[in-house]
Formats: sequence, structure tokens, C-alpha cells
Amino acid sequence: IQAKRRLDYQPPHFFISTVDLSVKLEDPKTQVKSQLKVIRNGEHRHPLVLDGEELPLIDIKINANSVTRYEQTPTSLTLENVPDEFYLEIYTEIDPASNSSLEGLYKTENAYCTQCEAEGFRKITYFIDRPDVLSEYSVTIYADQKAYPYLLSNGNKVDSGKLEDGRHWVKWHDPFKKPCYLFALVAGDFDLLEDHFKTVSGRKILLQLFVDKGKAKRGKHALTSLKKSMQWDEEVFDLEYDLDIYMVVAVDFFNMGAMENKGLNVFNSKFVLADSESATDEDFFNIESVIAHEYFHNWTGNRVTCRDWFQLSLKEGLTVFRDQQFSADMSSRVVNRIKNVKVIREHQFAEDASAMSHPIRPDEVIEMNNFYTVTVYDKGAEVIRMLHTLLGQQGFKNGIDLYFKRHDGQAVTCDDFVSAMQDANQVDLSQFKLWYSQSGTPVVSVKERFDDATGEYILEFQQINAPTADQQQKQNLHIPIRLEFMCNGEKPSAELFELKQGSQTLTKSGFTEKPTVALLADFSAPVKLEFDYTVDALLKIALQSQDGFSRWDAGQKLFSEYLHGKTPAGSTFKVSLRDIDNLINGIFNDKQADTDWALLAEMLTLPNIETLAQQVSRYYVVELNKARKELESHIANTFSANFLLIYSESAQSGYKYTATQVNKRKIRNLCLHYLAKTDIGDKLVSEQFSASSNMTDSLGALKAAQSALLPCFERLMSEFEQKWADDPLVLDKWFALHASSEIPDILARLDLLLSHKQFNHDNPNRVRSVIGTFAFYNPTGFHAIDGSGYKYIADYLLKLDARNPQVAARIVTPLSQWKKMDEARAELMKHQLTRLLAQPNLSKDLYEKVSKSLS
Ligand code: HT7
Ligand code: ZN
Repeated sequence: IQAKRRLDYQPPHFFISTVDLSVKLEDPKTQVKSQLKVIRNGEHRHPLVLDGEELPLIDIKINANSVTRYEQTPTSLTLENVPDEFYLEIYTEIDPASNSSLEGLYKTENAYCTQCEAEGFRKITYFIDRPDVLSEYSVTIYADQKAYPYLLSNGNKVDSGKLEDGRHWVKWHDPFKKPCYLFALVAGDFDLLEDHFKTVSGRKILLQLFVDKGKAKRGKHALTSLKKSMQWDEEVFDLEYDLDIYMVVAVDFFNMGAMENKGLNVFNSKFVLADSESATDEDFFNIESVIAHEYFHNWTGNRVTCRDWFQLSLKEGLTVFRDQQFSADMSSRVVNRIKNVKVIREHQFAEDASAMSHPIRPDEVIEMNNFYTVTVYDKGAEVIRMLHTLLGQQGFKNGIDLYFKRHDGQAVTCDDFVSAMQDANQVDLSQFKLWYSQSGTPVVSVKERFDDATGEYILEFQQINAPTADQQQKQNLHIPIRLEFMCNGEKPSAELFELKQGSQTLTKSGFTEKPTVALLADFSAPVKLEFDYTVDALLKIALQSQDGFSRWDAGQKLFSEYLHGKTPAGSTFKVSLRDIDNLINGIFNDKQADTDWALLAEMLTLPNIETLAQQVSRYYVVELNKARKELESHIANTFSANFLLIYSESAQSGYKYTATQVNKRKIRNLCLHYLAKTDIGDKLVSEQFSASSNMTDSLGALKAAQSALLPCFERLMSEFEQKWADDPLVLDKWFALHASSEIPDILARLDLLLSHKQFNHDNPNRVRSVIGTFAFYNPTGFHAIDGSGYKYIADYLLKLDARNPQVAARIVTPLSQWKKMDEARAELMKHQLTRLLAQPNLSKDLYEKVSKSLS
């Protein structure tokens, strides 16, 4: 299996200026006719090579004449000696109903649907399937009218008609040139919600949301979120929507969250459907943010797209940054920042420490689907955020303006983006660009010195960029570090320090006492920090810093060090239980009348086990898990009066998705989580569950019961199951709770879940909720010392890989992290990976991840 390399990029030999598709939807044979206007790019004699996968070819014509001389392989079609400009007609037949990969054109229970990013279009018809070939599309869809009353594609509906046999057709035209990965087609019978948005220039845009029959009520929040996103992009980035219609379709069978196809987004129904009874506050939040993300792609991704897939972060990093800024404006900036940082520390640091380590702009790829990663997306967003930090909001906006001025309608590179930022601000970003090419998590090590006599405070910074699995040589990066100096009785002062060299010193003078410094405020760079903090300094930062993020971070550091101190990994400095009590006392005493409940909840939450695992070189899973549980229990019992007081203070009636209500539910459920570990736990949890009429509080009760291993857990779970027996999307929460339960017979429980009547092996949401949750979030079950958890996952992946390799390759991730484990577990994990690798027909997706993790 051959890898593709970024540096091998060559412009396409041919362009395709127009595409005229006709798709006749029928089982088992869907006919796809495509007429392409092909134009040679420059002077050369290369043949025309088209991509195509699993495509039975019926006919080819050049300028209306049948072609008999061509070469077909399982993945390509080659035509020699073609004219410089011509019409190519290709006729293929495909079977969407048997396409379980959910890539290309596939049939779900009641609808036809496409997913073309990254390379799915080649499963529909032969094409030059790469993002730098931009074409104008016309699409005509034919299908049975009764079963498929809605026939949708990109752009504007331009014509439609009925046929005599009960079938009908609709023709679409998209005036914007686009790469084929943005093509979409949907056919089905849906409930339709409609609304309008008036743009800043006064245009009226029709908004349409298509959801499963009977689910219209659950679509309102998504539509509201869409209007908020459109408004925000106009206000913050001066970006106005360009077509007259914007459609969103929710489907149940989908590999990822959503897809930004031009004018016709396709969404996993999990990120569309919500009402108070069936969805949690977190679901509401995610819907708003994914709707925004896909909408923002219309400019950052669609109007300006990627030249090649190595540049994926050009659109994804930037769009994640944009959706993060949007979410911060819609709710709390600091709590959102904490959320973003948790993703980086829990998942991205793990990826960078693994065999899959890669820069945000990867250099080598076997299967592109494996590179839709937390590195490309979330570290990519951190890189954009650092530019924003260095240039300021106005400088950043000037850069964005220049980027669109230069590149609207083009397929470009990450270098083009940085050049626009650089030119608009007249700064030199050449060193900064290394963030795009260098993988790994930099360590910033800081030492402090204070001279009592002169009042000088000196910080010595050092950056350490250790080799990673993919790169031996590293260079110094340009790292923005926000600092805050705190002195008794004075207002803290903040500043931005730019670390560019291996070692660099910052000297501050005029202090009458040694200041306390909060480093990396707002997590100004995606790095790990090493600093000899004292417990007192961390307590001071946690309770007095001006920066909400620093306060939270200092508390997390105290919790983490305490916990590592309880395992053979050891801590870097000693934190006692008294220190923890002082921290929590301080947090409670700090509570003002206008408390920020959400931040308080974050401050009182211990780092999760996955984040803790990333802080040490050896992961002592059992000991760490035990220490964490014991600490929670200690906190719960020491501060039960405080938790109980806030629990009753934060009670509220009715449900609205407003910041005030959400934050109160958040703190209340956090209190319940702790109170569940006291002797009133079972009673309180059962009461909340029975009284609750919203999913946030019901699930809060179930989670509390699960985590505290309460007797009521099984009973409440079966009540929940009965209530939601016909709603698989809601049952996913129930599946996940079972799969993450730390019970001794967990594998038998998983077997039961897999045979549940609502479980479907072809539905990625179901698979993720059982198999994914177990592998990622059941530390004791997955890491059982007899290796049974690893074997269970490997057995399942062997079956899943044949049906849906993309999902299989994601779920293998926890197995590939064997290097962090003790010898016995590492051996057992490797054994399962070796078994996977020996599978004769392993997909490219799984092959790439498994072979890398074993090398
Ligand atoms: N741009 C999309 C990425 C994507 C995808 C989405 C759904 C199914 C398969 C997919 N492969 C790649 C999603 C996004 O980042 O907005
Ligand atoms: Zn995206």
C-alpha cells in the first residue's frame, strides 16, 4: 500500500469546467450519467486519468462518439490521446443499497444520501477526484415520487417534472464552481421546517431543514442556530451568504458530525434534533456549534478551498477557530476556552505522543479519512488562535480580508493563508509557519529568579521540541505566552511574551516582593508547561487570577499532582489532602452572589482519567483510577454541606436553553455527582430522576448513579430504556452509559447491548456509543489485565472493517496507545494489533493506523 506525499503535488493535467450529472435512483441499479467538459491544462501529452472505485462502466463517449480504447483498473480509468478540449460522457451503474461504507452514494433506511469528502465522489462516477479541480454542476435526479418526494442537490432548483411511471425528476444548478467533494445529493421523504434570513445587503435567503418524519418539533433549535450563525458571520467577519437557499438534511446513518456541501449540508441527526425532553444542554450546545461550523465553511472551505488534502487544516483549523469564537460569543468565553483546552490535552496531546503523530499539515498519507484528526482540526484551530493572539482582532481581520480578496474562487494552500496574514500586517511569520510543518507537543520549561535587592524578577524560558514518531529533527517555534504577574495588594498585570529561541529571558523590574506568575494564561499556545510551582502559588492563582482560565488551570494542576502522587508515576511536587481541602474551601468561599455557576462547576471537576494519562510517561490505569475515585469520595464527604446547599439553591422549574438555566443545571448536576458518593446519594439521585422532565437532569442522575455505583442505577436505567425504547438516538446515551460502566462482567453486558433490538451494526452512532465508548471511556474494562477488553475490541473491529473502514479506523485509536501502558498490558495490546494486521483484506484505513502503531 502506497502513501501519498505532500511534496509530490503536481497540478492536474486536465480541468473539468462543467459537470452535467443525471442520476436515476433505483435498486439495485442506480444509473449515473455524467457529461464533463474536459480541458487540457497547458501543453502536454499525458493521458486523461480518472478516479473511480468499484464502478461498473457501461459506456464512454468523447464528443458523442463511443470510445472503445481505454484502460480500466479497480481504481482508475485512463484515456490516451484525448483532444485538448472535449465533452466526455460516462455511464456507470452503482448499488447504493449495498454501500455500507457510507461514502459515495448510499441508501439508508428511507433515503438516498451522499458523502463525498474526502474521496467519495469517485464511488459515484469516474472523475478527477481532487479538490483543485473546480467545476460548475448541473444535476438532474430521477426517483419514485411517492417514496422520494424530495430530490435535492447543490445550488438552485431550476426545473422539475413528472414521468408516467410514478417517477419524477428535479434539476439543480449550482452557479459556484466547486470541487467534487462538495457535491451532494439527497432523496427521501422528510418533514420540512422553513424559515428565512435577511442578509446585511437585504437579500432574503430561504432556509430549509429536512428531518425524519414526525421529528419536526426537534428541528427548531437547529434553525435558530443557523440564523444566529449567519448573523454572527456578517457582524464579525463581514461575510454574507451567497446563494438564495440554504438546505440542511438530517440523516441517521452518517460517519462523522456533518458535511458542508455547497447549499446542501448533510448532518448526522445527532447534531440537528433536540428538544428539552430528549436532548441534554450539551446536545443543544453541540448542535449550535456544528450548525455554525458547517455554515462558516461556506466561506472558509467552499468559496476558498484546499489545493490538496494535505492542506486540510486550511479550512478545518480556521473553521474550528471560527466556530469556537462564535460559541464563546453565544455563551461564556472562559468556559468555552476550558472546553477547547480539554480536547487538546485529552485527545490531541495523546495523538501527538502516539505513532499517528503528524503536523497540522501532514506530509504523508495512506488513507485521507485517517487525517480528519484532532491535530488537523483542533491543534489547527490553536495555530489560527495564536495568529489571532499575535496580530490582534483587527490585524487578524485584515489578514482574512486580504485572503478572500486574493483567493475567492480558488483552491489554495496553508502558505497562501499565512502569506495573506503576513502581508496584511507587514510582519514576518516565517518562523511561525513551522507550526504547520512540525508535529509534536512542545514543552516550555520556565525557571524564575527574584532579586530582593534590586526588585528584579527574571523568567528563563526554554522550549523543548522532542522527536516524534514521524519526525526526528525539530526547530524552535514562535510561541506566544500570555503572562500575569500577581503581587499582594496590587492589580495584577498581564503581558504577552513571544518565545522564539531555544532559551530566552524576560526581566521585569520594580517589584517590592516576589510576584506570583501565572504562565500560559488563556492557554495561549498548545504546549505543555513545566514550572516549579509551589502549592501556595497555585492556590493564589486558582483563587485570585484575573484570567478565568488560569484559575481553573491552577486548580487542575493541584488535583493532578495530588493524584499522580498516589500512583507509582509520582508527582513533581507534593500536594497534600489538606492543600486540596484549602483549594476547595477557597473555591466555595469565593462564591459571590452573581456566581458564574458554569466556571464554578469546572473548578470543582477533577481532570478526567484520559487527561491525567497524558501528563505522565507511564499510565498506571488501575492506580490512577482508584486514586481519582477516592479523591472524589473524599471531596464529596468533606464538602457535602456545601454541595447540598448549592444543590438546593440551583433548583429551577421548567426548561429553557438559556445561559442562566444551563449553568444552573450544570452546577446542580455536578453537586449531585458528588452527593451521590455520600450516604444520601441513592435517595437524592432517585428523586432527581423521577422529578426530572428534561434530559439534562435525567442523564445527570443516571451518570451520578453510575459513577457512584449506586444500587438504583440498574432500576433507573431500565426505566429509561422503556421510556425511550423507540428512539435510538436517545438510546445511544443509554448504550454509552452501560458501555462505560466499571462493572466486573462488562463484556457480557456489551454482548447484551449488541443484541439489543435497537442496536444496528451498520449505524455509526450505535457502534460508537457501545464499542467506541467502551474502548475510549471504560478504563478498567478496556484495560482488564487478562487482555479480554483488547480482544473484544479487536474482534469487533475485524468485522466492522469489512463494512465501514472509516469508523473502524477511529475506534482502533485506544489500542494503538500501547506504549504508555505497563509491559503486560502493552504486550496484550500489541498482540491484538498484530492479529489485526494479519487480516488478509484489511482496509487501507485500518492498515495505516495499525501498521504505524506497531512500527
Ligand atoms: N468537512 C467535513 C469532513 C468530513 C466528513 C463529514 C462527514 C462524513 C465523512 C466525512 N469525511 C470528512 C466535516 C467538517 O469538518 O465540517
Ligand atoms: Zn469542518
